[in-house]
Amino acid sequence: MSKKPRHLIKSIYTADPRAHVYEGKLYIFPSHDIESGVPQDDLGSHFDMKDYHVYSMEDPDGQVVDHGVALDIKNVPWAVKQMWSNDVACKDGKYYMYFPAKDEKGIFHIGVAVADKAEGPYKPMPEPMKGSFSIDISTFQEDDGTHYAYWGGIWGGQLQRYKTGKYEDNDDMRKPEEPAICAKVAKLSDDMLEFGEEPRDVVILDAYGEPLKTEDENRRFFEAPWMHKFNGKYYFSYSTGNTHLLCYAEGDNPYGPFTYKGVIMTPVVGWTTHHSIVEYKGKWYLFHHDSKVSGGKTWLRSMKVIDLNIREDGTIETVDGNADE
Ligand code: FUB
Repeated sequence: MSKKPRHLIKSIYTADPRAHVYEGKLYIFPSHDIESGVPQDDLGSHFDMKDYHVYSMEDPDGQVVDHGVALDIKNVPWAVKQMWSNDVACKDGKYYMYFPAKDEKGIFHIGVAVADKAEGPYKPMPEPMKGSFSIDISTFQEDDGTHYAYWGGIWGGQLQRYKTGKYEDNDDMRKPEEPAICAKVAKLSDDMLEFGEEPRDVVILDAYGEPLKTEDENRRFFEAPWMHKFNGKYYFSYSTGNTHLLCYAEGDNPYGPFTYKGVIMTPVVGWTTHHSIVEYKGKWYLFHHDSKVSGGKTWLRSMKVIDLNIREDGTIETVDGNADE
């Protein structure tokens, strides 16, 4: 495969690709971007998605199969709008799709839907996960079979509205020199339908062991959390949002703390950057998106894949987000 990124699907717009290997194939769970006419604003209202498709590939360089609509907002009783970045976990032959959406009050929660096959169809639970909030949930399975969820996003993702642990209608206005708001992590419950413990902060430290600060916008967490494991170490990666970078930090266990290590990918065309990192048949891949196909419309993105060079010591070679196909 060439070192240049490849757009995977051009027939519809797809974003936020979360990739996993199930039954020997690569499965991709992206958002499905649409042109709904909602004007662009700072809350991300223009990301007005209504369903999810599932994709699979036997070869990252080969054909991409679109399995069609796996979950539609019209079948989710509590969800009103904005089905943002989802992900799937597999346990005992069942597949669990986790997805954020806004309720009738405009507050994000995370729902679960269950299927017998990775491609769905997924049957949603009638209520969101208890105590769920914010966006961009991703899943990670530890070698012992334990499943973890990572989630959160600031600004339009509402994470800054949970200063006290409960939703507040105003933002947590931290001073620039105060620690940055953190993503969240929790084990999933045995039945995979709820969080199995109180969410914890995913703390990212600098090289001196100090938590990254709010003003450190080139390194602090914004959205799109993802976890991968390499040579026994845990790598938490994420988007820096308004500085448009994908970064990563290394830790000794799934909860962290994690120490900032560097940039995975430089900015792409479009405002958002969002990804997943997966090993398939002995090689590592970075799934991500950009807005090149739509001519730069930030809410109409197209998912891509590129080889990722993870060195023996776990450090990651930075990818040029603007490289052409
Ligand atoms: O797709 C909607 C939002 O855009 C996602 O939740 C963010 O991570 C960003 O990619």
